[in-house]
Amino acid sequence: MTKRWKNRPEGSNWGEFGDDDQLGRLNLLTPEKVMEAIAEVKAGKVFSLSLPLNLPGGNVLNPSRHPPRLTATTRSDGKPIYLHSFQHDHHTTDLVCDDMVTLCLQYSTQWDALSHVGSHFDADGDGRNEPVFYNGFRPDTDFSHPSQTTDGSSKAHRLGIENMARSGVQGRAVLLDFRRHFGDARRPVNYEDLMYVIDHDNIDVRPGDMLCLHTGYADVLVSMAGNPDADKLAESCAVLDGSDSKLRDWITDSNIAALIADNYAVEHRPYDFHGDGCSALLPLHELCLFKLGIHLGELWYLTELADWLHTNSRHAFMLTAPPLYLPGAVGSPLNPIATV
Ligand code: UVW
Repeated sequence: MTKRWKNRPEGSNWGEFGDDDQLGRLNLLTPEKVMEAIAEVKAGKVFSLSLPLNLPGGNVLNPSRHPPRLTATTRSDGKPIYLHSFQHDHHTTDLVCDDMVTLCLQYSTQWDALSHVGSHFDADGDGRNEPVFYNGFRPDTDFSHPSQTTDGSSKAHRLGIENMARSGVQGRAVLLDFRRHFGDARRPVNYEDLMYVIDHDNIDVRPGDMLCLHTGYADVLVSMAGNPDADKLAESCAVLDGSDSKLRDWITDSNIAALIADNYAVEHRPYDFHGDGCSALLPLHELCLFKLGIHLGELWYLTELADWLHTNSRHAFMLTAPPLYLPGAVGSPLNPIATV
């Protein structure tokens, strides 16, 4: 056990799951919580909560993230192993395709690992801020930057997505249907709005639940069929208002295990914001990924599940949502499964 910090950020839970903890609130997904999730399975119906991973389409939502590109693997003689016949090599009937992908891990339906967003904070108490991640993990010891590796690769040696993958990510989840209450126009959702939906729909949010927010954004994206209209999307659907301290306090106090939305970043992401160097552009990313160890799910497809839950007067279900077991990655696509 190694204590990595003298000061922990105000409102953080660093150390509470252990000084070396890399799972954060996923520690709340205990065997009891899995049994609680199984008790929510009453119809045996299954929903995939993933978009096709080639959506949104293009790179207008984020110029650095490009659609996946599939190509064939090649033989040592350079020939693509694609619709490749074994007839010549082996005199057999086999016909083979073998492929690979260049994939931006946070392009489409995704988890953010705890290594995705850190902060500048004086964790060592020397009066100066330094770059640091959840539970005090550091860039210099715990990450490989592409400029430091001979092959230009990057790696999170701590807080990578493999921790999440190994945990299985299964438990009870509840869905809040913002779209049903607030429609498809862009709307920042604050603490009062959240409470309104929880009270009106009689939602039972329990400690250790994974919270899913249906806003309709991914459904609007699907209707754009791979040609996303960035201006329209910027005006579409609910986003959490991370500037609301009461909302942030609720996330802390509710003890949710994970926070998931079908929109782009869970929270409002201002593109024209110039801060004073003392606060975060994305306050909920800071609160969740950096301070509390709450993984964020983004661009999940929740519309069919939301409609079914509404029709059946339900809001809770079993969620099984492991990311790819890709050691060192800071995010991952996934195909989350809701069982109702
Ligand atoms: C950032 O844009 C930093 O992250 P995300 O995709 O998690 O919103």
